Amino acid sequence: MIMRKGLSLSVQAAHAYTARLVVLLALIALVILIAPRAAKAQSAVVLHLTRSLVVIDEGGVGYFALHLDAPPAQGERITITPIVSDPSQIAVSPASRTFNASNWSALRTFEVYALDDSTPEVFETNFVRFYVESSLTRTPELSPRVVDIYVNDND
Ligand SMILES: [Ca+2]
Ligand SMILES: [Ca+2]
Repeated sequence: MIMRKGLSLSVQAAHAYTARLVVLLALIALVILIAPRAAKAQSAVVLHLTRSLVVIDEGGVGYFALHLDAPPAQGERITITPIVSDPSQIAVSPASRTFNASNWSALRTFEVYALDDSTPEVFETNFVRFYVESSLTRTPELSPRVVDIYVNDND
């Protein structure tokens, strides 16, 4: 009887131990599953650009297109805003493009206008860089990418 009680106690202890082990393993699995996603959400935004150089005649228009190299986090929107080196010489349209988990790999086009001035310049070099914003409370780092814009003067 005493032995049976002792045996019953140790079986209970084994059950309690197993239960704790299961909880511990579940927690470890959770960390393994969630940690890479959290790390990914903090990673840099990398742009895939169709070209790194656009050559335009002054007064003319050129274009380049881009998409993200990897999907944003679920529910996150990444907005890419082009910033021109000299707004008195070139302009880019539209003002920005927004990507999410379903359209991140679709190419989106930007048009580049070489503003027609009357100053003799022979050959102009400009560039477009990009500003990136996330709809989540984080500041994603943009992998530095630039599109060079060369303009053939018409004066
Ligand atoms: Ca010019
Ligand atoms: Ca000019």
